[in-house]
Amino acid sequence: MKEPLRVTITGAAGQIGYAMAFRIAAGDMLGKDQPVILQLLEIPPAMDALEGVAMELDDCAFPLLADIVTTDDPSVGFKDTDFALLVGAKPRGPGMERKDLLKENGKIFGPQGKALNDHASRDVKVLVVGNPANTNALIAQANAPDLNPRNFTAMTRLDHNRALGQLANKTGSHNSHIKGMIIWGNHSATQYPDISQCTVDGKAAAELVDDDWYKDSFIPTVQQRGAAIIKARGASSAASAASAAIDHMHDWHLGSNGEWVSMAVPADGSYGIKEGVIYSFPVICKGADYEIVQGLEINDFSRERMTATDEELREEREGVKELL
Ligand code: NAX
Repeated sequence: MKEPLRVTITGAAGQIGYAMAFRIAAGDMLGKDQPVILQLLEIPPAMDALEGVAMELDDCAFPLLADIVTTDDPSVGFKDTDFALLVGAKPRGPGMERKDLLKENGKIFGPQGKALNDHASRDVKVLVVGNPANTNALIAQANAPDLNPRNFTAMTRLDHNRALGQLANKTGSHNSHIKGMIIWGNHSATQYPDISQCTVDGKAAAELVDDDWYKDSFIPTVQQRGAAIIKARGASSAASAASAAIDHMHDWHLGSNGEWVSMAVPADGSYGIKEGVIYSFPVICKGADYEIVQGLEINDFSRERMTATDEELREEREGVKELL
């Protein structure tokens, strides 16, 4: 049997954390032969609820679950951790501006970055889910100078999976037959879901759907899907968000089999996106690492949208510069 790997979930008593913990314990993230220790981090008012989650995890008798740690202390929650899923965040309150939310969450992600720096495994892989995810990831990264900056990422896999679902439904295909989907930029309404490189059953997607559908229906539907879920369910996406986070970490650790997936990662100048933001790119995962797919041709329509979402990220960065 392999040695257990440590997986930290922050906000583990919240709705995404609850949907995520059981699937990770069942082996969906790191493989069916990989034992895990779950390190569940919450804030004091949620500790009773967190104990309930731990009781249910015990009650599942998962063969791969080697241990459970519950804590409200980040130095315990991140101790030696190999994978950190930063889900816990403050929701936007009534009348709260986006920049106030950024600042409030900066107070969470700065100290968590520092705790990761001081206590986590030197190879820890970090995925920020809590919104505004890209800029929260930037804040955590800036507060963890001793860790590899490449290992701080944010989640756009839910947007990627949503885009696959929309295109599959429209073309009467199955999502597994679609290759080359891309989400560029920020996990926000400025994200750019791009099908210009997509194939569906080997045929160019752009030739299977008309341009009006792509621009006036597909793009806004993917961008606004979170709001549509809230309207329909009366609560924000939870199981789908948890599933996307598991996909992200699974592929990063075990590889994406040559397929492109979208991950928000530190910009390195690829496609003209300068360093200093956590930007979603198409990547291929291999050998427990990711590489941004290179050499794609960017048309004018794409360039305009890629720049708009980049500008939003740089504005967000400006708003929290004292935390970086
Ligand atoms: P919930 O409000 O159900 O749960 C959040 C949990 O985090 C709560 O239990 C709270 O006690 C805990 N928490 C707050 N501050 C904490 C801290 N400093 N340390 C540890 N735990 C802390 O929210 P949920 O629906 O689970 O959503 C969590 C976050 O995911 C939100 O920020 C949400 O906006 C974001 N999302 C991000 C998505 C993405 O694609 N990147 C999609 C889904 C989701 O909306």
